[in-house]
Amino acid sequence: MSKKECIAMLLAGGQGSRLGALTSNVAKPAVSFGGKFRIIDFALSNCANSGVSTVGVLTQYRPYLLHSYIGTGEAWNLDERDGGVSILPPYATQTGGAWYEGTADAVTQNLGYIDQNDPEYVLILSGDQLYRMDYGKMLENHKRHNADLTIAVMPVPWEEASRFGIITQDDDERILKFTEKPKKPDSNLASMGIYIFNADLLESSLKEDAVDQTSEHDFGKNIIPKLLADGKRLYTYEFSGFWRDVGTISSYHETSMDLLGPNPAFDLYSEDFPIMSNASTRPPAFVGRDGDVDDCLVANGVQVYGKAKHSILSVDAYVGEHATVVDSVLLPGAVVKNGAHVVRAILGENSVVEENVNLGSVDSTKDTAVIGNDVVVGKGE
Ligand code: ADQ
Ligand code: ADP
Repeated sequence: MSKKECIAMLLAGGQGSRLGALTSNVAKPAVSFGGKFRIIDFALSNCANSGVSTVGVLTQYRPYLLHSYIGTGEAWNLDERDGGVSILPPYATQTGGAWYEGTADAVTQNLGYIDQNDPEYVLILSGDQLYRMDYGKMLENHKRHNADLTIAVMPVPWEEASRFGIITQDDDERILKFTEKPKKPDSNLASMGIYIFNADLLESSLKEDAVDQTSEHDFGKNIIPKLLADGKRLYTYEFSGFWRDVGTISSYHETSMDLLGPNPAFDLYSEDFPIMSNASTRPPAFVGRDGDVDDCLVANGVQVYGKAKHSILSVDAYVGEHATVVDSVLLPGAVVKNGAHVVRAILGENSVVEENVNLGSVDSTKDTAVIGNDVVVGKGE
């Protein structure tokens, strides 16, 4: 393969256990989002839209759906002969099939892939975040600072700061301090977990980390603090825009609702920076004679015979006669049978709410109701 200026390594191996029933049989990056997308579409589309055409996807936890979904990468225009998307599962490089330990270990085990492409810069991304970013601008920033490592950052609400890597910087955006998930944060400038490394430095620091028995082999916990302690040039790239890690059920629900309304917080319809997906070809959505749809995203293959309001109806979802769906997310193939009522709920892929069942509550102090993938509720009650 020829020399590339910048390639991406997309970390898509997290378990996503806090998404509970939605990740019971798929990896978090493969979870359906926004009617016809999967979470990983956002990072892949960002790569394509930024001209980063060589992307290694590091998978491990329940990777089957993810592998078949990504396929050749054609859906995101990432199917070039010289580059494109490569799926990098752990067993490919391991005798005995060891799991990747931390995020850094996942990249260490694929240094061969990086060497083969021989890039100047390596972009490290998470497969489970929703945002639009032109990585080209981040790379310009990295070069302007003559940095060793650039971390994309955003201010977050103080009460959430302890969930992130927290940064203090000087007036020239140079990082002075980095603390991974501090109990008592002294700044609210958060790492987005998006990094640009000079390739040589990445390789040498990963090799050094690999033999350190005390390391958890994690970028946030080990690699970044070590580089900072070694006096390397670490800079920030401040992002201002919509960015979410849909880590929990309530953030998944809230972020889904952000797609709706007259001025959605995240606009899926922008054409100059399209979010692409590999959704299957299905017939058009159908709204029956008594069907009533208001403020909803309605994907192909959907059928509505009852009412749907302020909701996301994903591919092949079904709302029966006299059924109502409000403030909810129906994942692909979810079925709400005749006379059932679903409020402020997430219905997993191919789940079924039986006739006349009442599910969920308008009371926003209560947890969002979740029905797992393939689960049937109400049968025999
Ligand atoms: P976390 O959100 O805790 O913190 P982490 O669990 O390290 O992120 O996962 C990052 C990405 O790597 C996710 O996409 C995950 O799916 C994937 N992943 C996790 N373990 C993996 C493994 N062993 N193999 C392959 N992929 C794996 C990070 C940073 C913080 C920063 C937040 C921003 O450590 O500093 O603030 O991201 O969300
Ligand atoms: P969550 O915190 O909701 O589980 P993440 O995707 O952030 O979601 O992953 C969390 C943790 O799960 C990470 O620390 C990661 O190392 C770990 N993890 C990733 N893959 C696996 C796996 N195959 N088995 C067990 N744990 C894993």
